[in-house]
Amino acid sequence: MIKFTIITLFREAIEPYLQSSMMEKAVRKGLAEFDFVNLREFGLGPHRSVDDTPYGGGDGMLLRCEPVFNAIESVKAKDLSAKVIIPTPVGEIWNQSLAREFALGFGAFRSAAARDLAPAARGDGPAGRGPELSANPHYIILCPHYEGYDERILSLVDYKVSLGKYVLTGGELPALIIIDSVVRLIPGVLGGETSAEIESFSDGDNLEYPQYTRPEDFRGMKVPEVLLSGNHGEIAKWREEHSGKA
Ligand code: 6GU
Repeated sequence: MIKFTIITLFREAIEPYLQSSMMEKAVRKGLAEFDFVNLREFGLGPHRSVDDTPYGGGDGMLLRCEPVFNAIESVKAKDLSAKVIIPTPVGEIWNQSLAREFALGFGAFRSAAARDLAPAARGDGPAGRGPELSANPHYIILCPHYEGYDERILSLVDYKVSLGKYVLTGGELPALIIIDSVVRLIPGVLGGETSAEIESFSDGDNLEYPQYTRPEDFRGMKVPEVLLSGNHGEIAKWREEHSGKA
């Protein structure tokens, strides 16, 4: 069972996706569990404030330390093994290898910046002790918002993840993408795959070949003849030639 605890101010932006389609199926089959922590509940003062203006000036508001530390510590109090992921445009770019490592429960790496900033966390974390597999990995995804977060929050973070070279308003969409790409690799979620097959996935050098279903001729666009031939050798060859391989 893989578990994700999502710390967010916008649960309603995330939850419908996790209650649909394959994510819902993974939960129903007991293969994945999703939990939410409302960051607002850890906010300060009568307004449960979670952000403040940056020292040194500048635009916007930053997530402040106290609510975030208290929220993460409330989850870790129940499960010390939980690893913290922060979606951030300055993180390590997410890819299929990372998704696979998370699905396999690896704690073998952390982003360099988080490593540098987290000497305390390093002692009880996986870094320095080599690859570590967990049969029941638990990931806490901290969804930042506003213009950013207090840098000291990174001392609690194991993995900084970016989706690519562009900027989003918050961590909710990245959280969903991380979860979806990891959970679909859990054996039994999609269908009959084995973990060995999961291991064979790579960074997109085995992109899929073109596929077709009925009808054979749609508005003059025909299905390639070889796929109708029943010749499995020729079909395999065609698919190999037309797969996304470089
Ligand atoms: Cl993970 N977060 C935000 N806010 N923007 C991004 C991103 C993440 N990845 C690409 N852009």
